[in-house]
This record gives sequence, structure tokens and C-alpha cells, in this order.
Amino acid sequence: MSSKIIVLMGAPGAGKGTQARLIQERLGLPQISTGDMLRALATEDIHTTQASGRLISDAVVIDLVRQRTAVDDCLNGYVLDGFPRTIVQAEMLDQMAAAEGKPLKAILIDVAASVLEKRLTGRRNCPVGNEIFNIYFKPPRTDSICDEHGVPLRQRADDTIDKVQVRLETYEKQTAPVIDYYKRTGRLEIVDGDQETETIYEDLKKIVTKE
Ligand code: G5P
Ligand code: MG
Repeated sequence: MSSKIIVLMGAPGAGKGTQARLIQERLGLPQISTGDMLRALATEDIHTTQASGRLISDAVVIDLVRQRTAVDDCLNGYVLDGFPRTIVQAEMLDQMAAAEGKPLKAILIDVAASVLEKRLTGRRNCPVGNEIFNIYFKPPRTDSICDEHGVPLRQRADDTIDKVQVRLETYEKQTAPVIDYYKRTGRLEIVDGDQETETIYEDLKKIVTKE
């Protein structure tokens, strides 16, 4: 598989993180999740903005992505999960891709708005390995405990009904134009995200491994 940049797009709760982890485990392309990286930074400003459902400034996020993609494990390509989310970020990524000499493929994981609420409010994450569970769709073997690490699962501060609403509005306003940007430039593929997780993965794998 040649070196490339995969951009996973999709609404909050579409399954970007779930699928990016599978691609990382099975195809060896590192997952770069700006949401996870920002949560790990946990400065007060970032925490407050993330918890509100609004976006962090382009400058902060672009800096994080520049630093992370400069690490050696990205030489053979990587999967971006949650980036770019604005046109400014998308333009910066195009410059980076050109400088790195890597082609870019954007894939939209398309999910009906009606299923997102349960996916988000039901989500629970492991604080150790960031494994993703869902009390409705993918419950852990023992209630509220991570299968892998045996520690209590956590709920994200932005996974409450009112914050989910803000996140969906932010997505429509600021990130939907990025999808159009990739469509206009002939680089967008769409995968039906309303299937079994493994079926979605197989659809993605075909696109990711296609030369
Ligand atoms: P994040 O962290 O990027 P979002 O809102 O874009 O957050 P989120 O919520 O992480 O995206 P996801 O990764 O698409 O969603 O979804 P997921 O975690 O894999 O799955 C959601 C739930 O559905 C889980 O419970 C999972 O088990 C279940 N599920 C997954 N797949 C399936 C399936 O196939 N079937 C079923 N039935 N269930 C499934 O960003 C958070 C914040 O960080 C900042 C912003 O403040 C943002 O709001 N941020 C940025 N700010 C500026 N620029 C950027 N680029 C930024 N990136 C992050
Ligand atoms: Mg995610």
C-alpha cells in the first residue's frame, strides 16, 4: 500500500474513532485524533471549549497536527480522525500533503442524524487505552468496566444531550463545507455508516488500500 493521507470525515458519533482504531490495528496506519489529543492536553481553556461543543482555534489544532505528523511512524501515511474541521484547516492540510508528497483521500462515514444521539449519549470510553464502548450498541462485558484494562469507563463531558446539539450545529456550519471542498476537488468517497461495524470497516479498507 503506497503512502497516503486518509481523512475520515463524519458527524459527531458517526464512528470515526471506532474505524480509525481498526485501521490502525489492522492496516498499521497511525490514528491521529485531534479530539483525543486535545482531551489529553487538558488545559483549562481547551477543556472548557471542548466541553461546550464548539471548536478549538485553527492555530492550536494545526500546530498539534504539524507536530504529530512529523513523527516517524507517519512516514508511510496516517489516518486523520476529526481533522480538518474548517476550510482553513483543509487548506493547510493540502499544503502539508503537497510538501510530504502524499496523495489525500477523504472518506465520509455517512450516518442518519436520527441515530447519532443514542450513539453519543450511550458512549463510554476507557481512560487508559481510549477503547470505545456504548451502553446500547457495544456494552462492556462487565457493567461500566473496560474489557481491556479493568478500570471504570468514563463519559465525555460533551456527550450530554444539550452539548450534542451544539456539536451537531457546529458540524453543519463549519465542517459540512469541508465535505463539499473535497467533493468539488474529486477526492471524496462515501461509506454507509449505518451498517455493522465490520461491514463499514471492509468498505473503508477497500478505499484505503486502493492505489
Ligand atoms: P472529537 O473527539 O473529534 P466528534 O464530535 O467529531 O469528537 P466523536 O464524538 O468522537 O466525534 P466518532 O469518533 O465519529 O465521534 O464516533 P465513535 O466514538 O467512533 O462512535 C460513537 C459511538 O457510536 C460509540 O459509542 C461507538 O461504540 C458507537 N458506534 C461506532 N460505530 C458504530 C457502528 O457501526 N454501529 C453502532 N450501532 N454503533 C457504533 O472532537 C471533540 C471536540 O474536540 C475539539 C472540538 O471542541 C470538538 O467538539 N476538536 C477540534 N476543534 C477544532 N478543530 C479540530 N480539528 C478539532 N478536533 C477536535
Ligand atoms: Mg472520536
